[in-house]
Amino acid sequence: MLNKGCSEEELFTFFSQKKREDMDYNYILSSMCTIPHPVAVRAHCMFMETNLGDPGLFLGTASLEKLLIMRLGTLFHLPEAGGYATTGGTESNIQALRLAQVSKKEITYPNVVVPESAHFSFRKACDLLCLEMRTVPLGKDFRMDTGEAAEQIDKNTVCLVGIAGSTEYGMVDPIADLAKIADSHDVFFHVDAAFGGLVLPFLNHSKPFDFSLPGVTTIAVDPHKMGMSTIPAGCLLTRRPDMLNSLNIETPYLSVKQEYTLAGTRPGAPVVGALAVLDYLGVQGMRAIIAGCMKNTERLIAGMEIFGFPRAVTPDVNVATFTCREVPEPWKVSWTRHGHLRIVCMPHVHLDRIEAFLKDIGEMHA
Ligand code: 0PR
Repeated sequence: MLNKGCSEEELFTFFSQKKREDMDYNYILSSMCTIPHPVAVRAHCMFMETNLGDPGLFLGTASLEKLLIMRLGTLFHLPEAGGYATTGGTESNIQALRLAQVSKKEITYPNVVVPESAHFSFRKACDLLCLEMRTVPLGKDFRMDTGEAAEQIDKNTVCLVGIAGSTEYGMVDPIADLAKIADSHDVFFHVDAAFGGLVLPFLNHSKPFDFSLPGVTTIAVDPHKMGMSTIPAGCLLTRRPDMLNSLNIETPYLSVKQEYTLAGTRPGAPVVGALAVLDYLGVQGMRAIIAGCMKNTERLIAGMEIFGFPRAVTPDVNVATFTCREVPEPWKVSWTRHGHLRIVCMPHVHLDRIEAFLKDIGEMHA
């Protein structure tokens, strides 16, 4: 740390330089985050100093968090669902597994059953909670094999996990079948809809993945992905409104005497940002944006196949994957664990970006 400090001018000149080292979103095709919506930015700035970790001091912000949970609960066919705003999918997944574990405290060696496509946050959750992670292989369509899932469940299983919009291939597991399996074995069923939770409700022909299925216990959904909020904004939703109380610990000197969240100090700003986007756009506005992302995904797939780069699978959400070994600079793409090229058609990936990418890759492989 500098002894004397420095001028604001100097400081921000330095920051501007550093910011130029960041990638420009114009070329980012690999991210599940996006440029936040202007109303999210405005709300974020307005609520910058709020701390949901001491909700008694920020009653207005705390009630906006409740409103966000109600909006998402309604979208997932259960307006009275419980839940809270997390820092993202990782925290939501950790907390969901914690809930499942405390619901069956009597089990000495608990395990959870997850698809091979599960995000690596489940690895972290299992490490932290000392849970055995059982991995179920995927079928040819990159979806969890339900027969295998049923086989892996035993008397020590505390949770089955399904993915609604997988990170690498954008696939939705057979959630309805998995919900039935979980129900019949009396285990929790957590749906990781961190990405797909704000895509699937706005598509015309998507299958149910939410609380409309009786077996679904908890859902993770991230406004900082397809919800276009500022970072960090995730949400964990629970079927029973009081379910989170099983995680309560005493907080004697705060404005509230108990808390079930993982983080202590929690930013209100991105939470209000998330609510701002949903309320500003409404269902119609979200539908229009999601329809655009899906159309761009289809255009990308069609364009790539003309060049001889076949899709790995037809995705359920806006994540496209291809057999293709190389892409030109400065495009930033990612590669799946099976070596497929992966592109996420986020809201910032407009049609002109897709066309520019196709032109560049066509020239490179000409
Ligand atoms: N569940 C699913 C299905 C996810 O795709 C992700 C993250 C998570 C949980 C964890 O969410 P948090 O990262 O919010 O805790 N998916 C992206 C990924 O790992 C996150 C990401 C976003 C990575 C932008 C890179 C990036 O540039 O690919």
